[in-house]
Amino acid sequence: MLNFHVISLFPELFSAVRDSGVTGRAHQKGLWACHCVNPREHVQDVHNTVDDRPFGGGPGMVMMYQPLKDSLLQIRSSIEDSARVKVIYLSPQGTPLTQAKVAELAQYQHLVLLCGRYEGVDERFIEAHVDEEIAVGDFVVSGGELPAMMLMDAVVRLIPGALGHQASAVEDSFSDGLLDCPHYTRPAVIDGMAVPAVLQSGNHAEIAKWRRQQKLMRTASRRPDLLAQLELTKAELDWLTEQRLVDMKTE
Ligand code: 9WO
Repeated sequence: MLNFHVISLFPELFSAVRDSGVTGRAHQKGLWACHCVNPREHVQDVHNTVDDRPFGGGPGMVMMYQPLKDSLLQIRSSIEDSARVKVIYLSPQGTPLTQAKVAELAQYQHLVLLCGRYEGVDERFIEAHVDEEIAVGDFVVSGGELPAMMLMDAVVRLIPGALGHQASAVEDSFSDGLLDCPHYTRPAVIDGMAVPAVLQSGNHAEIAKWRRQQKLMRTASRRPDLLAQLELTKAELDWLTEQRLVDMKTE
């Protein structure tokens, strides 16, 4: 069973991932749990403050070291083998989250997710207590909670039994390092637009080939950075080169 320990000033937000959809069902099945700790429960001063003004000046506030450390100590004392815990800080300065990293994190029993607010967290807490700083994209939101829930969702759906059809996790986008192919459902024609004929041919070898080609084409045109990391066959490379020439002529 996978346990998320979330440090957040807004623990109520996590009901979204806990109660709804695939992650909600997996939670009901007991495949994962979410334990929230609010740093506000661990403030020592009378004014109940978790943030303070930044050294060096400038706008905004910084989350203080001590309430975060006491939150983490509470979490560590609740875990039997505290050695097998990874502490993750969600921030735009982190390493980009990839499907490979998601699969790695799905192997853990305990993941601590630190969610910052304001301008961020006192850097000394990150240096002393954070194992990994992770970004879910090159953008800024107002706190680490939504990025944390994205990470949780991505990890939970890889837990065996979380998805209805166990094949779907293996077959979805990125399992082969490529973007996904287009999908269609009934009716076969709508507003004058037909489903590609090959998908109605019943020829499963041809369908598999078409899907592979669609994935390659989409990845080449939308995410050439992903394609560069893959080992393609000579036939696939030749086919792509052809397609790209066709693309250039038609554009
Ligand atoms: C807020 C702010 C206000 C005034 C001037 C400068 C400022 N910087 C920030 C800021 O970056 N706040 C962050 C909010 C601090 C860390 C938690 N927050 C956060 C995490 N925003 N976006 C993320 C995030 C995490 C993972 N992947 C993408 C974005």
